[in-house]
Amino acid sequence: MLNLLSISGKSLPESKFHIVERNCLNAQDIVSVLDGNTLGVIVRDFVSEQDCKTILKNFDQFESTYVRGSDAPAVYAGIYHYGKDLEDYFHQSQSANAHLGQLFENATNPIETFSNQLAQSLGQTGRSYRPAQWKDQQACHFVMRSWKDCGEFSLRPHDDEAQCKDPKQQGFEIQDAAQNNALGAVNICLANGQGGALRIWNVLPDDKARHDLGLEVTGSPYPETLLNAYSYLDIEIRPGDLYVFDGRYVHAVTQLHDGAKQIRATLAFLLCHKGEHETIQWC
Ligand SMILES: O=C(O)CCC(=O)C(=O)O
Repeated sequence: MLNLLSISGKSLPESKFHIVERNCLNAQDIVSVLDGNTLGVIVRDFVSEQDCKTILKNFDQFESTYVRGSDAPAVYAGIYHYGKDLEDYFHQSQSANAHLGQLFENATNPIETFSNQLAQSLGQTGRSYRPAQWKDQQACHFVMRSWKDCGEFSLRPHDDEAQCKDPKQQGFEIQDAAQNNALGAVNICLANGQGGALRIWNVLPDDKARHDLGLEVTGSPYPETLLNAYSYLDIEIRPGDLYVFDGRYVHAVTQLHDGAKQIRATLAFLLCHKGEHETIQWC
């Protein structure tokens, strides 16, 4: 690794480096994130306390969960494209998509609520909204994950762009889409303990930064010594919150102070405009 002094890339003017906070979903806010005009938005109490509990209970009973991750081992339902061969990812996605709906039994499906409103808003601007595809197969619609681990960060500083550049995944349409567009990282929190805030640094690394740091396809982890040069926001995350932010900016989840007892659980997926007439979604 080079002895770098800074992360090459872009930063927002301080006046634009903030997250919009709402009490109900206005899908125009999400479109603004995807258009690159707003860094992010958080909608408080998007999911009711009762629905959070029901979805968590369904997750505990879900048959196809598995453990993934070395620095923050988490229990997962659904499949991430990260680092996967496309044949494997799409094969696993078909089976995940067939079963993930079980997580919302006896609850309102918050992803459906979100997607219906977003599709309507995008429709008004002439865009259709759909899952990303490859060879006529749909990408996994979302993941749900839950973790407890305590480290200095419960999810280390990373960007979500690098994973869209993996040469192994050439031909997957997210690679073109993510080339010049904001990446909407969608998260819905169902449980959180003390801590577990979303931290976003005011730096959007470029390919040179990732190359210099050897993070070309992982985007993780960015060294804190370099991040110290940038301002950051800590956004308190509570059960029921929906938040969408431009995942190209370096971000992390802060320490879970009572991580041995409390879990942090979220639903998550990514969004991106593709060309002039489509917006796609995957995870
Ligand atoms: O859980 C969060 O608040 C952020 C998740 C995240 O950064 C990611 O999945 O890449």
